[in-house]
Amino acid sequence: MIKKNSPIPIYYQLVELIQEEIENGNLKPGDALPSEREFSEKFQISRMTVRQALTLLENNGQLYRIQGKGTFVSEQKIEQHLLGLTSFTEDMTARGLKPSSHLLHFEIIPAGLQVANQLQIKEYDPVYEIKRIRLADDVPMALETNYISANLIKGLTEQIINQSIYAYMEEQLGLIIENATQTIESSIAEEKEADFLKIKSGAPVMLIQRNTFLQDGTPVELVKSIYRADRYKFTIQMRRKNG
Ligand code: 16G
Repeated sequence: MIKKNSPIPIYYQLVELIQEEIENGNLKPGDALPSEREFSEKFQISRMTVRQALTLLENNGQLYRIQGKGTFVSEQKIEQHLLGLTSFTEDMTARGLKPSSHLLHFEIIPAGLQVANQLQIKEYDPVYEIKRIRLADDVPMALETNYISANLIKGLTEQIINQSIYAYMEEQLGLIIENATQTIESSIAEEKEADFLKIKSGAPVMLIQRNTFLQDGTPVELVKSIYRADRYKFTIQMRRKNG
């Protein structure tokens, strides 16, 4: 309930009330929220206060509005812990979601200078250029472009790429993928990317770049991924150095 004499601002109490309803499942993705007028009458608060709360939740990505129809609960974001070096297939399977890929492009090309430098191969050495839409339960989550040395990872096929590249490297080639450097930046979806991800052009996305290495330090892949910011969030565990 809303406490008028609490030091917590009223709009924020309403934010927390709605968040609680979402967390305990009383409000599910796609459910419509009561109107501003209904909230205002129920809690005896002004419509401006209700609007302030709804706007904050909308900006958080927890609610979305459809002009003339109302306010609805968004899909929950997939939370990825940045702790283990995992593949998309492993990440989705661990969440009970069905991973799949839609292959957009698969070709062996001569490496450009930048790709060659990062993969520590020679310019013009053959590399696979792979573009995939990665889906979870058939919903597009990310658009991924990989560069992999074709001399190092032999025998990649469309069938393998439609499943898991990491599984192929480890289980079929016996390689040990050991570590990676990953950067995450915010960005906005360009028109083509937005089409593939089924979001609006200009919607927020996260640009993730990963350089992955084998146990002996050999670079094994260079990946640029565009993740939907409305469906993904990353969690990092931090430990304060003691002493
Ligand atoms: C993840 C990795 C990507 C890797 C892919 C392998 C990020 C940002 N990227 O998407 O670097 O190539 O998994 O997935 O997490 P696969 O084994 O399912 O093909």
